[in-house]
Amino acid sequence: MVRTWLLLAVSFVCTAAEPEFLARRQALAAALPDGVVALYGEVERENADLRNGFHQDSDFYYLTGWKAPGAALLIEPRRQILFAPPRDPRRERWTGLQPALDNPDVRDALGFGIVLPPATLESELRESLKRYSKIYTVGPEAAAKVKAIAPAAEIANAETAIARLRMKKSPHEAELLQHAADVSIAAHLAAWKRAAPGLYEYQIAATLLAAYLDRGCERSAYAPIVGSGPNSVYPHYAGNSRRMDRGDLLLVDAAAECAGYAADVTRTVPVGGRFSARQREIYGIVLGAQQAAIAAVKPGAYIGGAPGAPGRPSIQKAAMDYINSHGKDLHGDTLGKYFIHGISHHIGLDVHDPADNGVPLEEGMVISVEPGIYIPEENIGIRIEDMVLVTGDGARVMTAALPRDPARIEKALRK
Ligand SMILES: [Mn+2]
Repeated sequence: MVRTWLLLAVSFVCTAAEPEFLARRQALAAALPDGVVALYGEVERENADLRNGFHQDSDFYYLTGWKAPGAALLIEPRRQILFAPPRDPRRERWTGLQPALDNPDVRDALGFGIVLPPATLESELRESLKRYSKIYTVGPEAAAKVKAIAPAAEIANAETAIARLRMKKSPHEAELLQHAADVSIAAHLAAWKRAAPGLYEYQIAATLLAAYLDRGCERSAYAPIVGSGPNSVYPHYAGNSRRMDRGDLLLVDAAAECAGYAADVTRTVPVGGRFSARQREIYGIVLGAQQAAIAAVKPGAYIGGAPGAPGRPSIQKAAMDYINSHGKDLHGDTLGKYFIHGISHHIGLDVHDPADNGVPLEEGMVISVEPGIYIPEENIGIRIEDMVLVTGDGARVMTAALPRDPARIEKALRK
């Protein structure tokens, strides 16, 4: 009985390697040495949770490993306290057993010396304010709560400091992201097997979702985008309701979330198994732009141009320059105006992970590289998106096992 409970508790809280949570809090305290950090975890919201289930705030999970609602966190260099509600037998009658903070095994797993009920946050924060006059927190709601407790204290934003930590993935996080990538690749391949004229976009979405859950992943990392023919030109199309015709392009931007970590993958394939000459021409330009962009990924590089230095070499510029120097639209114009979104974002616990884009890329960061060309007039929308790990001297494509070359895609579609 005890043994079973222990396993349950541990499976609840420990998807990252346990010591990492403690190390992250220590790194945050070191980054913000002039104040105390006070953060609030997500609370239960009945309507939202009914649809999607409870989901812990990503910053809070990153620092605590704690997934249950109603918790708070206090960090200063000399002490770290997790505030979490005690077990509630009435609630557990509905939810099953919840991780228990009076269980020292759970407490030790997360590296907390002190765990207290949430009502004591106020007095502990006041205690910290004997040593610090500044309170770091994240978000207007939390800032208001903290202000109510300590009206005289200076309130500062911890968002950037936490984002800088989250940008750089540990080897264990890179493994978790690779697993989410591998599952997403398998899902895309299953979708390709199924794609055919006469099928509906939602049937492709169904195949993708089944592949994630079947492999033990908890959910889609984001709402799947399955856009065929005229729908392929909308980068965030979410209707997934059209019947596909032979000769359509099928743009699939879909990926799994596994053990809390998101993947992000897009491929564009021809319904019926063969690109038209024009589709293949534009596809080749998007692929060339992606290769140019990936070649630009290395430590020290920037995703986008700086506001003060728009011409700064960047991954965005590498892709845009390629697109603008290859191909034409039906009016003889260059194609850059059809590349309407950013080339990259960081990926981690969130599919759009928080980032400080003033900081150049470093080894261990994971970003998307996703050029696209969308020409409504021609019903041509093509995006190719891969997950890329920044290495010591360049980049490793984590989703390289999913074909990108048009001939290989056509071959894979022939069942
Ligand atoms: Mn993306």
